[in-house]
Amino acid sequence: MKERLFFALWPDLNVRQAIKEQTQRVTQGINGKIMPEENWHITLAFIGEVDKPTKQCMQQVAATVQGERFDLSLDKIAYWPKPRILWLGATKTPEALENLVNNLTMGLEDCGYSPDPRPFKPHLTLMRKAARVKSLPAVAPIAWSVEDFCLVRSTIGARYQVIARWEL
Ligand code: 2AM
Repeated sequence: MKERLFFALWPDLNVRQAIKEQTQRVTQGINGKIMPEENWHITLAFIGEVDKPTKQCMQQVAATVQGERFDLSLDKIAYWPKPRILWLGATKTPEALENLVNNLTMGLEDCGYSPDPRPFKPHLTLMRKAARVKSLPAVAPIAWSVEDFCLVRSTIGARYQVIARWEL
């Protein structure tokens, strides 16, 4: 049986709460669909549908990947017109995050993964099908001490499920 998977940074309760405190204000007056808070995450690598041996290969890679802990400041709201998403992100991508994504991606290639050719832009999708707005709302920076990363399963009609977690 195949599963639809992705690697992600998963906010802890404190970070989630901090995001929640601002989401209502930030999305006020913008037409679109607010993402349920239990699904908030930052994708590191989107895998898609894979079989069990591939999943196992990827879990082995994740368990051995080199990665350092880092502090991420979620300090900006941005909008991508093509996918029509409003997202929360960081003005500055920590080097350790770039390295983590690069190392993970390189390792996953040995399991048959084809990386997204677009440069990695860390983003936490707050709203989908969002209308374009004239000026984007500001956000008070949210400090996130990232200590681990996760493998997540996506099932149609259900919330995302964290199925494995690795300490940095
Ligand atoms: P998004 O939030 O910018 O849409 C699970 O679908 C996660 O993987 C989402 O965070 C999504 O990013 C991301 N993702 C990246 N590439 C994807 C793709 N080709 N199809 C679906 N989701 C993708």
